This record gives sequence, structure tokens and C-alpha cells, in this order.
Amino acid sequence: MTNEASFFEACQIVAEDIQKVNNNSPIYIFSHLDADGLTAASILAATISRVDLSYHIRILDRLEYETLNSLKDTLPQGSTVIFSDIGTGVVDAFQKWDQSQEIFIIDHHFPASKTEVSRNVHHLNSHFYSIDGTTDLSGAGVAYYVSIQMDKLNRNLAPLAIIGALGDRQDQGNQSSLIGLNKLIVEDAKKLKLISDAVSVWFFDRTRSVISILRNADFLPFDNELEIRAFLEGVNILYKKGDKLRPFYDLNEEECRRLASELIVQYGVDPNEIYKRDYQLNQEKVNFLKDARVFASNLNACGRIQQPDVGISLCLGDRQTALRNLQLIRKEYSKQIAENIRWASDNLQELEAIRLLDGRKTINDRMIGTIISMLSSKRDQNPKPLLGYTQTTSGKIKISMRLSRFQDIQIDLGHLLTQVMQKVEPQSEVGGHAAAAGAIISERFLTDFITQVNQLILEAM
Ligand SMILES: [Mn+2]
Repeated sequence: MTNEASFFEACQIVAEDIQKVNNNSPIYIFSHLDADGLTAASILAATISRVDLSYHIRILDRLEYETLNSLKDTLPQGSTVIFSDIGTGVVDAFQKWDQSQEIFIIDHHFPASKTEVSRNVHHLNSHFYSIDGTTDLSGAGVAYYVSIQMDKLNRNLAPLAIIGALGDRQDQGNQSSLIGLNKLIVEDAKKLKLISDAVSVWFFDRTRSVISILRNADFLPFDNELEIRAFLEGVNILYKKGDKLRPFYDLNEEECRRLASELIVQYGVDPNEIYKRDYQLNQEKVNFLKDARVFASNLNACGRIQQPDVGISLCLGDRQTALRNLQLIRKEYSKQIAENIRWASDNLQELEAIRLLDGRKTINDRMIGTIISMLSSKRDQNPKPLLGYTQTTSGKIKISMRLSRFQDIQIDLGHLLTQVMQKVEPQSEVGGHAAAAGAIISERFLTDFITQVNQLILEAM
């Protein structure tokens, strides 16, 4: 049997086991607060309610042993509990759980030990079937494959799985395409005409004006709005319609192509920054949510602002209350980001090989990754890799590290952090890929960790 066939078979077994549950009590779903976690939870919620079972959702920042132990006592005997996009890393902790509970872990994170904990723990992870959970399938994707094993009609949940995969930045194929099993989900969605996926001239949130788009794309060299106006006039693209700024979506195909090729020719912009596989949600009524990547980033905002319930409602189709709340969340989120970025830019320290941001007391642990990402894609900066850290609510230190997109350096950050962590605090959580990685560490090991990371990068330069 191929890896994929074995994976589908495993999904089918999980789907059957979930339906065997005691239907007098709700199914408890625990999921992660990012876009992938929220879409995964929503897929499961929709699936469960379609078979007339009820559910409770709780969204978590992360799943540490401490959190898990405190959850244990809040759940009634005999209940069914699903962990989605979360749980693989702490699977051994379920040994201590009540044997009357049926526990399902539906995850795509690495590393995952395949240890059979006990009969009542059902552990499904894409990596067990050599399906790479960093690029080929997200947490929402694993939930989707379980869901369609329950009922083929659940294929209409495919757009949620696509949003989840894009939220986890799994669009790593040519022209930012989804690949692997994610791509099969796209095919499912296309058959139902729920998604279109042409390659387009792509910028984030094209409901904004052409001027604002060019002003905010961090890979473009424009210093101010005057330059942008001059450029647009030079290439003969109107940026106003009457006395209003023209939205990017108003540009026709020929204008988009002209804009792209002039940016490439005049400013040496990498075509891959501009031409992307454009996943559009065909049935979405709200304009700015039609772009699946933008949908994902709005879900992230809901999670980071600690209003994941709004994100779940959006996924489940609420375009009334949830949409009004989303507008407030968007405002608050941009405000927090702007404040954090301003503070961070003034407080960066510099070591030989890396830039350092001590966010303790200032940046919360849900925001540190976003802030470090944004700083690392700023053009004007010194291009050394960035390492930021802050406290978590449980008193540990969360580390987030990114390579700058403007430095040519052959380092795999995920690998490097793992290597250092094995020497400094082997039991800790660490992971990531070449350009982005993170870890959770005890405060007393922090200095040693930073020193060693700096040293290794210095040697690699
Ligand atoms: Mn995920």
C-alpha cells in the first residue's frame, strides 16, 4: 500500500472510532490558536454536528505538560476528547489520563513518537505515513481527511483546510502553490467549484488601493508615496478613479501584467514575489475574505487578540456578529503590531552574527513570532538573522528566530536551534524550518542558548 493509502485508512479508523462514542455527552475539541488550528477545530465541529453529536471547543496557545495536567481534571469521566493541530509533542502524558476517556490526537507536527500509549489513545499524525506535515499537509488537512471518511459530503469543507494550510505557510511549491496532499484538497474544492487557483499578480489584501498596496509590500523599494505616484504615472496606470483612490482589484489583467513586468524590469523585483497561485474562495460574500491567504491572516488576528471564538464563527459561516467583531479585532491587532514594531525597532541589540530582541515585559508570547517575522522582512535593516524572545504565561521563555530575506546565508535555522537545544536543555520544545524556527526554554539557560546560536552562525558566515 502507498503511504497515502495507509494514511487514508488510518483516517478511516479514526473516523469510525469517533462515531462510536457515547452520544450523551459532548465531544471536547482542543485546538491551536493559529489559523490552522482554528480551521482544524471548525472542520471537526462541522463534521460532528452533521452526525448530530454536540461539541465543545477550547483553543489553546500551546500544549505543555502543565496545561495538559490541569485539563485532565476538568473533563468528565467517559468523555471523548480530540486534540487537533496540537498534542503530538506531549502524547506520553496521556498515560496518566482516565482510561474511560477516548482521546484522539489529530496532528501534523514533528517530531512525533509513535509510542502506543494505551488502548484509549488514538494517535494520528501525517508523519507516521511519511507525509511531511511542514509542507504537504496541515492540521486542518488531517482533520479534513478524517472528516471525509465520515461522509464524502464533507468535501465541501475543503476550503477551510486550504485556509489552514496557507495559514501555516505550506504554499512552498512553484509560484507559491500548495503541494502534496494539500493539493489533493484543492482538487476536491475545485471539483465542487468552491475554489479557483489561477496564478495571478498577487499582493496581500487587494481590496486596498493600488497606492497602499505598493506602499506596504515590504519587498518593494519605494520610500514614499510621491515615488509610487510617479512610477504609476510612468507606466500609465491610473491610481485614482474620479476623486477616489483606485482599489487594486479594479485593475484589469493587462494592467496587472504591465505593473508586474515594470516592477521586475525597473526595480529587479523577483517575479516569485509577485506571481502567486491565487486561492480564491468562490462562495465568499465578503470581499476582503475572498483571498484564502487573507482569510487565514484574519483568523490569526482573532487568535492573537485572544478572540478565537470569532475566528471559529467565521469559519462556520457567521457573517453577522462575527464579521462586526472581526472589524474591531483587525483594528486592535494592527494597533498592537504597530506599537510593538515601533518599540522593537528602537530596542534591537546587536551581537557579532545576530540581532537580538528582548521582548520580556513588552511583547506578549502570542505576538513575538509575528513581530520577529515582520522585522526580518524589512528592507532597510541590517540583514543579520533575528532572534527575539519573551516570557510565556507559564514562566518559560519563548524564542522566535528568522533569517532576514535580504541576507544570503546558507543556514537551516530549525536544524541549528535543535542542535543547540540538545546541548543546552535537551527536554525542551524546539522546531521549525530553514528560514523560521522557535523554541521554549527555561530562563536560566537563555544566555547560554543565545551565545551558542550566535557562535554557530558566526562560523557559518
Ligand atoms: Mn498547524
